Amino acid sequence: MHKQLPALQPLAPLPDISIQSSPDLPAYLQEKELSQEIRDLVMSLPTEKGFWHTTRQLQGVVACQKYFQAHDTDILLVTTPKSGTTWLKAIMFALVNRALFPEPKLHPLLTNNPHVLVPFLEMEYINSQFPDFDNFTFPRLFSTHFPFFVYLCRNPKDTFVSLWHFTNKLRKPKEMGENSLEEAFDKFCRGVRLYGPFGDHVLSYWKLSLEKPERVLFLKYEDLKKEPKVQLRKLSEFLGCPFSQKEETCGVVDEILNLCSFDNLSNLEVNKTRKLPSGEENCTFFRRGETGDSMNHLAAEMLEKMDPITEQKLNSCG
Ligand code: PAP
Repeated sequence: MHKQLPALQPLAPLPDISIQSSPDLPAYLQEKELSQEIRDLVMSLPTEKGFWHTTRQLQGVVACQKYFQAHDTDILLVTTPKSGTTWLKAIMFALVNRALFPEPKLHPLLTNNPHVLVPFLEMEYINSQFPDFDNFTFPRLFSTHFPFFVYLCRNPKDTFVSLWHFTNKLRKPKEMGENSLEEAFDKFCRGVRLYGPFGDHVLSYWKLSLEKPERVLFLKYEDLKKEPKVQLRKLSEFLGCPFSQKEETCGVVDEILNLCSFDNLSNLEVNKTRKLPSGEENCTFFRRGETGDSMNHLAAEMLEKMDPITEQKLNSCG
């Protein structure tokens, strides 16, 4: 069935939109080998320095929308960037597959970055219309930063500060210029951000979680920090794999939380020294892992600017 679908046609590089090509950048930020369809689409979209989306990712999104074959049991983790994706990927992988990996010393999370075990769906489609998902266990676990149902959000100030640090680690200042905190903050407040405005991203899932609570679970990074056990139990029930009394007694809840803790994951050799297939160093996904770190970075007037924007956007929905 796959083979009957029309192929995307890779063309020679097109210089006028190859704004992000550099051998030093992670693969997903490179703009080479785009199909004509994506080139046409990109030319029709608004652009701004700082981009809302990279062109190659867009190619992955379009291919994913066309060719992804969902299974009834698939689980999709949706996050806004820098909200704790790496953490929740680890937790969900450990939770859903706990029967498969009973031996703690042989757990795949000890030797693989969580982004490898729970890939971003659209990223898998950047280089191929038919990525190989054959070695996935069921239920298959994918993630996306795209709007669709475990959703994770984080307070916008910490999210912004985390994103700013992350972007600075990835970018090459000589080629791409400085990324000042002030300029980046201004863009974030105006909604110029990877995957679009923060408030719209969060609000769309919040509303959906109220409309379809059985299909969309809305989690918050801050709640996971404050009451990890409560949140993990909630997640296990939502995903249809609640903890048995025996597991509760044996400490499986703590085991998963310890395995996926910031201290454990960030100190693993795989996360200190290795890179993702897409080029980012695994260590870039672990910085401080705290709530409220934005207070150490944002000036009072910045906080005053963001609060009303957030309030105006989110307050009406509780
Ligand atoms: P992504 O959107 O690029 O996948 P994501 O994992 O959502 O990144 O966000 C990274 C943030 O989660 C970092 O926050 P910080 O910059 O404020 O420190 C990172 O430290 C934090 N993080 C990663 N793993 C964990 C974890 N196991 N526990 C708590 N926080 C974590």
